[in-house]
Amino acid sequence: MKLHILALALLTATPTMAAPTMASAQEPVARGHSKTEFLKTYDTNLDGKVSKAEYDAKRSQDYGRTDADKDGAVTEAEYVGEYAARLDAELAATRKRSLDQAKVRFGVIDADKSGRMTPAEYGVVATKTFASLDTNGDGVVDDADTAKSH
Ligand SMILES: [Ca+2]
Ligand SMILES: [Ca+2]
Ligand SMILES: [Ca+2]
Repeated sequence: MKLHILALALLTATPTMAAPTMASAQEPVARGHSKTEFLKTYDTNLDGKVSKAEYDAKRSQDYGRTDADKDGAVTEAEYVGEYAARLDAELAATRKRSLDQAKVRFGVIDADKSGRMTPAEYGVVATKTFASLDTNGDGVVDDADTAKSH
């Protein structure tokens, strides 16, 4: 369950997590093909438009960077390696964000800020979570309840 949520978080990761400089000869790691993303990636002079020349220049620059040994061609190792480096950076950023969120959650659950989450503090959250999902209050969370999330 938690893994599914993490996978979903990774799949739907916001475009802002990737710095513009991370664009490459390949498709962006976590970005779609929307025009907005296209503009963000290729509008290098920031005039709100991407000319073919501007696009080509950026693609050429990205290709040059992906050609790590500068021999004029991109090997599979260079292509995959460049992608792996960006992917690692994005996964590291996602991991850090998730861990930061976990710290925030702990701070909220640890109501008396003792640095120790007691069973009672943990129980308060469990009670709230169940209640928010059991929308008809019958003590069972099932299809009859309308909450999609809590
Ligand atoms: Ca090369
Ligand atoms: Ca505590
Ligand atoms: Ca119910």
